[in-house]
Amino acid sequence: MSLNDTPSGERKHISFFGLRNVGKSSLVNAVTGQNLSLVSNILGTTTDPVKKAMEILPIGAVVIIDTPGIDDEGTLGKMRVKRAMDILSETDIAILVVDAQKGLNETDKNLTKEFENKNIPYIVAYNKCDLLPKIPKQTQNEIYVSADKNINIYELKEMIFM
Ligand SMILES: Nc1nc2c(ncn2[C@@H]2O[C@H](COP(=O)(O)OP(=O)(O)O)[C@@H](O)[C@H]2O)c(=O)[nH]1
Ligand SMILES: [Mg+2]
Repeated sequence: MSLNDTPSGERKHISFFGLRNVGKSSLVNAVTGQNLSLVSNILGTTTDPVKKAMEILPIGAVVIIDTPGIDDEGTLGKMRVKRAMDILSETDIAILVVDAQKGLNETDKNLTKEFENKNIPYIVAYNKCDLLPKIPKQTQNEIYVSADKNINIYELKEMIFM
């Protein structure tokens, strides 16, 4: 059996969560090296979770899941948020993507509490760090990355792997 035949249930499910426009889809594309998810500066571009089974060095056989923003609004928006939250039940490792210039807001903090309640290990990825004057060092579960400028993408993957 080749690695690509690994059944979905045996693969680690790595899900990317966060507010709209923080760069979740961009980061998914950077981490996977593929154009899996549509990227734009329009709020609510990702309307449904996007899943892809793949091999990623140095992690191995995984399923990568991109999700809609957890601050989406309106009737459809609320349905998208529910779709995103439903992904929690199949998540082994969560990546909370945050805009590095804005930092964690209340919605992000509530989500980290949700991860903790559900015993889901998580990493906070401060994206768009290319827009900061100086890139802060990574800590045990926080890292500054840039999906656009390919900064600390490999390091993020190493953190997921550990
Ligand atoms: N400067 C900068 N812009 C980024 C970065 N990552 C994403 N963006 C931009 O942020 C906007 C939203 O990106 P997207 O991936 O669609 O965000 P999502 O809504 O969280 O999935 C797009 O205009 C991206 O080009 C980054 O690392 N640096
Ligand atoms: Mg998106």
